[in-house]
Amino acid sequence: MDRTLIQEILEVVEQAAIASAELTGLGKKDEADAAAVEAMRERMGKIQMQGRIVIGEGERDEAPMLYIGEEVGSGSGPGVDFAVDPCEGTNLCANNQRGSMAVLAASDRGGLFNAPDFYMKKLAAPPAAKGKVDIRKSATENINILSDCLGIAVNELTIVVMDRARHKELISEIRSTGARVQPISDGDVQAAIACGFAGTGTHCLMGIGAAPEGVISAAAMRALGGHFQGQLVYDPAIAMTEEWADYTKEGNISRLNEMGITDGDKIYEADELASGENVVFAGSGITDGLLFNGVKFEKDCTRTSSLVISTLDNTARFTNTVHIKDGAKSIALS
Ligand code: VTB
Repeated sequence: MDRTLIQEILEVVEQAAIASAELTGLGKKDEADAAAVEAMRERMGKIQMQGRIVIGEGERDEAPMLYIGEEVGSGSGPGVDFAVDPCEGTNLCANNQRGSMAVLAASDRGGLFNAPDFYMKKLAAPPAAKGKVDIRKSATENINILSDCLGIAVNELTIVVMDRARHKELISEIRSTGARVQPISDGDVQAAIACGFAGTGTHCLMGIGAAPEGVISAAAMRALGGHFQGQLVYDPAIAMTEEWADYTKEGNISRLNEMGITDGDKIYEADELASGENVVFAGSGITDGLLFNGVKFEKDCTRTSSLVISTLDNTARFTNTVHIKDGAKSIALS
C-alpha cells in the first residue's frame, strides 16, 4: 500500500455514501445497501491494485457483489485486503437517523482478521485508557479505570451500548456506577471510533455487536492509537438474537472450528484484528453523525464529509468534498 491509495480509498467511500444517501429516509434499507455496494465496487474497480474482499456482504452465493473472496481493482499493482460495510447502519439510513456511513478498512495482504459472521463483545476507549481498560474486567472496574485515565468524574462519563435485550444487565451495572448510558439502535462502528477522539461526548463502547464491523472499528482504533478489544460470541443465549433461533452453542463452536478458529474465547486486541503493517480506515457520512456530516444534495453540487485514518502517514484526515455538477453556476463555500 502507498499513500496515493489513500485518496482513492476516500473516493470509494464518498461514492458509496452518495449512492446510499439518495435513498435516505425512504424506508428502503436493502436498496440503500445495494446502491452503496454497487458504487463502492465500481470505484474500487478503477484502482490499480490487486484488491480482495475479506469482509463484505457475505458468501459468494448470497451476495452478488463485494462478497468475501471477491477480487476488486484493476488486477495489477499492490495486494490490498478490504473489510467493507458500504452502508453501515442501514436502518439509520432508511429512517433518516443520525450515524449511517459508508466505511471500509484496508490493509496489506493478510492484514485483516477474516471475522466470521458472528457476534462480538467489544470494548473501545480513548487512547489515554489504551491497555488500561480490559474486556476481561467488569464494567464497573473499567469505568473506574476510565475515570482515572481521562481525569473525568464517573458521573460525567458516557458509555455507549447497543439497545438490545442482551445488554439489560450491562446497562444496569453501568448505571449503578453513576456513569451515563447512551443506548444506540445501530451503528456501533461510529460509536467505537468516536471514543478515539476527545470532545465527541462518547468515552467508551461496551457490549455485543457484529464481529465483521468489529474489525473495521479495530482498524480505525489501531491507526488512532485508541483502545479496542473484541471477543467472538458463539452462545445464542448470550447473543439473544432471533437470527440464531435455530442455532446451538455446540453447533456454533463447530462452525467456528470449520473456519479455522479453534479458540472461540480468544480475546483479540486491535492489532490482531487489524495486524497488517499498514492499516487504513475510511468513512463517509450518509446521514449526519458524531464524526462527520452526511451527504448534502444542492442545486449545483453534492457535498460529502469523510474521515480517513492511516498508519501510512499517521494522519486522521477530515475531508469535505464538493462534487461539482455539470454546468454549475454558484457553489457556496460551505
Ligand atoms: C450490529 C452493529 C452494527 O447492526 O451489526 C448491528 O455492529 C446488528 O446487531 O453497527 P443486531 O443483530 O443485534 O441487530 C449495526 O447496528 C448496523 O449495521
